[in-house]
Amino acid sequence: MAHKKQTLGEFIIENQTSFKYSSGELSSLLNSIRLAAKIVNHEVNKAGLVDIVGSVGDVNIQGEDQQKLDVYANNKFIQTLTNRNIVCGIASEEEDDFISVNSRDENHQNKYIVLIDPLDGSSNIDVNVSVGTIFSIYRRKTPVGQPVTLDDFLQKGSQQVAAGYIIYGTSTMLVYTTGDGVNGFTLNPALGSFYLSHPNMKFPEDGKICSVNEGNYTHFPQGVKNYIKYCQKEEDDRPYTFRYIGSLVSDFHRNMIKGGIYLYPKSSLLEEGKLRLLYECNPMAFLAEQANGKASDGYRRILDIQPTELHQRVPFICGSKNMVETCEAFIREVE
Ligand code: P6P
Repeated sequence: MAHKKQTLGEFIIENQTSFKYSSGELSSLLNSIRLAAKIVNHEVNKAGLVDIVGSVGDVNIQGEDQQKLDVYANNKFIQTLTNRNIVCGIASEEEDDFISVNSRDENHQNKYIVLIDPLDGSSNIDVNVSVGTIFSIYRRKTPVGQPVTLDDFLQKGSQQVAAGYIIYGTSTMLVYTTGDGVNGFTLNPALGSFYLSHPNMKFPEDGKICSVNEGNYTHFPQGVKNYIKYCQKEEDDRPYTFRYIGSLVSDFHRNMIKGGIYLYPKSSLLEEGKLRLLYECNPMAFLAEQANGKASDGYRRILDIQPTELHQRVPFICGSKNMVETCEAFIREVE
C-alpha cells in the first residue's frame, strides 16, 4: 500500500517545533500563503477561459504592462495575509511603496513582514507558459505595536526566516524553506490539498543546463560572454543544454531538480541587471543555499547584500554550486 503522503498542513505543524521562533504565528502565516496559492492557482488555471487575461491598461513601478492576473494575484495575497492578522507589513513588486498592516488591534504584536512577487513571469500568461509567486518572510526589526518602517524591509537576505515559491505549471507546487532544508508540495486539485512530493530538495553540485537570455549577449560583460562560450564549447561534458523559459521560478525549479545555472547578469542595457533583490533574488538565494546551491551577483553572496531601496535590482547568478563558481571565475578573470 503506497505510503500516505503528508499534507502541507501536517508538515507545517510537525516542523513548527524545529523552528527556533516557533510561536505558531509562522505556521499560521505559511497557512495563509497556502490558501492564497490555491485561490490564485484556480484563476491562473482558467485564465484562458475568462476575460481575465490580457493587460489591465495600468503599468506598475517596473514600467511593465500590468496583466490582470498580476493585479488579481497581488490583491489576493495582500488580502489573505492582511485578514489573518499575522503580519505587520507587506511589500510587493506591484506596489510602489510598502504596506503597513495596522491590524484591528492597534497594539497588535504581529512581528512578521512579507515581501512578494505575486506573479513572476506574467508576460507568459497569454502564451500559457508556467508562472510563479515568490515570497520572502522576515521578523520586523522595529519594536512591535507600531507601524513598520522601511528599515524593516531593507534587511539582508541572510535575515530571512522563511522563503519559497508557488509554481503554476503542469502541476501546481509550493516549495519553501524555514532554514532547515527545502521541501516541495504538489497540489491535488481534486482535493485542494498540497502533498509532500519532493522532500529535502537539493541542487546537484554540477549540471548541464544553462538558463540565460542570449538575446542580450552583445550587451553582457566580457566575463559573462566568455562563460557562455565555455558552456557551448565541444569539450569534456559540454556543450550544455540552453533552456530559458522566461520565468525565473520555472527555470530555477527545473535546474534544482536536474542541475543547472540561471543567469540574469548586468549588461550595458541594465547596469544592475533586471531582477529585484528583495522579492526575487533574496528568496531564491535562500532556497538555493538551503538546497546546497549558490547565488551571487558575480562577486558577492546575494544574501550578504545590504539593500538600500525597496525595488532595487541586482545581477543574479544562481544554481548548482560548481557551475556558479565557474561562472564567477570567468567574471573575475577579466576584471
Ligand atoms: P527577459 C520575468 O519578468 C522575469 O522577472 C523572470 O521571471 C525571467 O527569468 C526574466 O524576467 C525574463 O526576462 O528580459 O529575459 O525577458
